[in-house]
Amino acid sequence: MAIQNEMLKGSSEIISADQIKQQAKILGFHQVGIARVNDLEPEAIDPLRTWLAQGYQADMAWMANPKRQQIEQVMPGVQSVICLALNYYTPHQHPEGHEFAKISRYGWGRDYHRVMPQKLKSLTTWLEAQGQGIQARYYADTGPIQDKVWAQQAGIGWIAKNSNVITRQYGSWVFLGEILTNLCLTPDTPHTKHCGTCTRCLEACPTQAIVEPFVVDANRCIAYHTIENRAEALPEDINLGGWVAGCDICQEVCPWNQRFAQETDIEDFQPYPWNIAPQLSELAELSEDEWNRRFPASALRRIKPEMWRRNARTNLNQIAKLHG
Ligand code: B12
Ligand code: SF4
Ligand code: SF4
Repeated sequence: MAIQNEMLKGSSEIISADQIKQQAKILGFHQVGIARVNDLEPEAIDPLRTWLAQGYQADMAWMANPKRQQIEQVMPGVQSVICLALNYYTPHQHPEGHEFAKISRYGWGRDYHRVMPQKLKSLTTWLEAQGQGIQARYYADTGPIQDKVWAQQAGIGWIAKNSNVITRQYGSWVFLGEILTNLCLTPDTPHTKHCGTCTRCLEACPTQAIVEPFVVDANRCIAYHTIENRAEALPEDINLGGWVAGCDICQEVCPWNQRFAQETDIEDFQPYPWNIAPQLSELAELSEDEWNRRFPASALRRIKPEMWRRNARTNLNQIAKLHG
C-alpha cells in the first residue's frame, strides 16, 4: 500500500526526499536521486525486450527474468526508487606490454557487492525507523532490477552510447544501487542525454560489441567473455587485447571520463596492488589456493580459477599468433 508522507504527520517524524538525500550523503554516498515508479514510461522497458529478442544476453539466461521488466514484481507496493551511486575511480593506469594482464577498474579493490550493501543497509534501517509502516528493500546489482534505467530516471546520470550511466560529477566510474520503498517521495527530474554527436566508444570497441549507439551485444563483449562466459574455450574472433577480467576501453576513451573522473574517497576501492599489473603467464597457471589468496572479498571471485587460466591462456595464444 502506498504511504503518503502526510499519513506520517501524526507520527513523531515526517520524512522528506531532502532528508533522505541528506542521510545518504552522511553515509558516504556520492550521488542520490529519486524516481517515482508510476512516472517511468512503459516504453522504457522496450529496449530490454528487444535486446533479449535479439539474443544479446548470450548465456545470461537470468536476464530474461520477467521481474526485471516490472519492478512491482520485485517489491509489491513499491512507489519510489531511491537511486544511489558510489564513485570508484582511482588514478592508477592499466599496464602497457604484452606480458601483463589487464583487470578492469571495477574489480581492482574490495567487492562493491560488499561495500555498497553496508551503506544501503544503514540507510534502509534508518528510513524504516522514520515512521510506522515504512517498507524499504535495498539492492546493489543483487536483484532483477534495471539499475541504469532507474538511475537515469532519478537524475543520477544518463545511459550513454557505451551503455553505461555517466554522471556529470564522476563520469561513468560509479557503481549503482537502489532502495525500493512504499513511500511516495518527491521525484527528481530524469537526466537528459549528453553524448551529442560523439561516437568515440563505438569506434574504440575492439570487437564491435556496441552494435548501435546504446546497445551492447554481450556475445561480442570482452567483459562478458572474461567474466560471465563459463565455456571451456572462448570464441576465436574475440581478441581479448590483454584483458582477463572485464574491459574498460569504452569508458577510458569517453571524454566525460577524461574530464570529470575524480579519485574516490572510499579506501576500500583502492586497488589491491597485485591487481594492477599481474603477469599473464602467472594467471595462466593460477591454482585454487592462489585464487583464494589473490581475490579475497573481491568481485573478481565471479571468475573461477579455470576461467582465469582460460582467459590468460587465450591472451597468450592470441599474442603468439599476432607477434610470432
Ligand atoms: C548484464 C550486465 C552486463 C553484461 C551486459 C552489458 C550491457 N550493456 O547490458 C556484461 C557482462 C557485458 C556487462 C559488462 C559491464 N558491466 Co555490467 N551489468 C549488467 C547488469 C546485470 C544488467 C544490465 C542490463 O540491464 N542489460 C540489458 C540491456 C537491455 O540494457 P542496457 O545495455 O543497459 O541497455 C539499455 C540502454 O541501451 C537503454 N537505452 C537508453 N537509451 C537508449 C536509446 C536507444 C535508441 C536504444 C535502442 C536503447 C537505449 O535501453 C536499455 C535499457 O532498457 C547491470 C546491473 C543491473 N542489475 O542493472 C550491470 C551494470 C550495468 N554493469 C556495470 C559495469 C560496471 C559493467 C562494466 C563496466 C564492467 C567492466 N569494466 O568490464 C562492463 C561494461 C560493458 C558495457 N559497455 O556495457 C555497472 C554499470 C555502472 C554504470 N555507471 O553504468 C552495472 C549497472 C552494475 C552496477 N550496479 O553498478 N554487464
Ligand atoms: S567493455 Fe570492451 S568489449 Fe565491451 S563494449 Fe566496451 S569496449 Fe567493447
Ligand atoms: S565516448 Fe562519446 S558517445 Fe561514447 S559514451 Fe562517451 S560521450 Fe557518449
